[in-house]
Amino acid sequence: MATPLENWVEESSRLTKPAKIVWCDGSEAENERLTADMLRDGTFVELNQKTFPNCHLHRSNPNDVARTEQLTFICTQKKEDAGPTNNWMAPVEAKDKLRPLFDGSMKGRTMYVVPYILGPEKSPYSKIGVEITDSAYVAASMRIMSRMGKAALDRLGSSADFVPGLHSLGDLDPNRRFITHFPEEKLIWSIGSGYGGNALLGKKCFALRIASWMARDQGWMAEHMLILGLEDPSGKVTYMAAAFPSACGKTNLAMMVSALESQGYRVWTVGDDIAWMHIAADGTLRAINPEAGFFGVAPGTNAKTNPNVMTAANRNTIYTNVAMTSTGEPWWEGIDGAPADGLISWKGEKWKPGDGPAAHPNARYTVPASQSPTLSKHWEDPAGIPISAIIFGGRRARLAPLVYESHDWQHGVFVGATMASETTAAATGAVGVSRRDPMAMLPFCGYNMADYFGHWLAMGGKMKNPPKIFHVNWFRKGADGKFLWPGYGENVRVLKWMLDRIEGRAAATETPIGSVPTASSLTLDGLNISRDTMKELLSVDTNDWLAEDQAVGEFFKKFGDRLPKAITEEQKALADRLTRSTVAAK
Ligand code: O2Y
Ligand code: MN
Repeated sequence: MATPLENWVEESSRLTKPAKIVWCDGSEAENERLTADMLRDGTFVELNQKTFPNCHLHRSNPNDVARTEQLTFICTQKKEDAGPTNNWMAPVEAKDKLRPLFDGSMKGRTMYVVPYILGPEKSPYSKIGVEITDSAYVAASMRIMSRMGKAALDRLGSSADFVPGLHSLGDLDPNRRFITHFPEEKLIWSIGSGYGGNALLGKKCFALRIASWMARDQGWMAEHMLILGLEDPSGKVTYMAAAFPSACGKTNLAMMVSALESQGYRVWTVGDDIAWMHIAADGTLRAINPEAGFFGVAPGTNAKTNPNVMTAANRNTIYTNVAMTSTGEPWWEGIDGAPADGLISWKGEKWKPGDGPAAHPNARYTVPASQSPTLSKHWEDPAGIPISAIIFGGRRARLAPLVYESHDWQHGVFVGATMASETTAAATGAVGVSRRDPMAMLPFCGYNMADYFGHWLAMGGKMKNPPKIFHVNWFRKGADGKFLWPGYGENVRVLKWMLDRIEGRAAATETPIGSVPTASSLTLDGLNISRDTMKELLSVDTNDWLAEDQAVGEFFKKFGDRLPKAITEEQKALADRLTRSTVAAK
């Protein structure tokens, strides 16, 4: 008898009518075949195999260079279940719209059946997905980003417990591009894009949008968070999960070279983008990284911002939309060194100064996590690693201090729910505009965010010793418009303060927004930063925060009655504390 997977593949092939079906086993030999095919048909350009062994360049269609939020839909029976921050379509309407686009979309093409595990192979918290795609580039990328192939099929057996994702390039016309999620039936349909989060369905579509729905139903958390371990001089490692909106340097933070290494503090990487967190039997929160690779932004990456990824991505890496030097090496704006003669742009054209960026601003590397020099030896622990701190952050040029700690879990949930950041290239649309992005999940939550806040609140109540919740802002600027904090490896000083707070060692000043470090509680030795700058970095302007709290109230209105009372109470409590402190200061 056919298995549920075989039935779905059969049904999908009847619809899309491929010339051939290939079941991916994830082997080296298969990868070599896929690579050879892609080099032959131009999907891949070979990079310099001496300096970048087994590295290839893919140039996507110039109209298909980023995930497209405006074409991304949550298709629930009831619109309210998708909530006011998601695009919604009724499931029947979505399928009626997309079915004709899928009809015959793989004619003359190969259909790849890509089974994958999200999470460590042996973890009880891992889940299985199967992506059907007509893109060899997607199949090869999924092999880096997940545990793809035989291991997934073996784990699945004849079970129906997998998330199916049907993907076709279609004709790549943005007018016929849709990324649709059916969380009630745990199904994904995506057509018209071969790029990133639109096409690698294990990433944002499953590991966040579908998984967040599953997590709410099953009592765990699927979060847009990096996971890192901070090792102290005694060798003890404390794990932290951090949520930042897209393009705030998550990968760089997760792979950081610590400025305090000589004092015995170093950072280990567990994951750079997504965390699945469960409450263990002992009441602690434990996290796994569902992914197996990093799909990071190349421009701006260099030996200073992320030396570890520069090392990791010099082999077995797929580059997308970077430029290429005359000697066949990947190149992008912000890499060490000026562009040399003979540079070929991301569009495959000869590039000269004045032509605009040679690499697309959203150009990417897809690199196996196992190649990271900072990879934690516990990154595949089946039980996950224990999380002691949750960090929220965003780009705030003016408002937020370098770091503050929330009063308790409920206040921390409010801090996460009120996150905001200035936009950059990854989310298409205006650049530099501030937008609310609760828990960095706005584009990735598969259900009503009011219910999502409720789920966060409920989870806190189930933990024996919930992680402390912090907020950071690496991006505060002075009156001269320059960043006040050096960032990158120096951020470890802030992580160390958090560790000291967890261990009850560091002092803090109570402010209406939370506990801010005293100047002397941060380890600043070896850092050339003035007292005045530190004062500015740690200051809390009551009037700015009163205006912020009002803007937050406006944002929350869109959730109506569905917003948990505890969140409204936190918003009012903040207003009260701010008003009291204004009065006291007069
Ligand atoms: O533009 C895309 O398709 C990629 S977006 C992305 C990629 C890796 C990790 N995070 C993100 C994001 O937007 O958060
Ligand atoms: Mn992300």
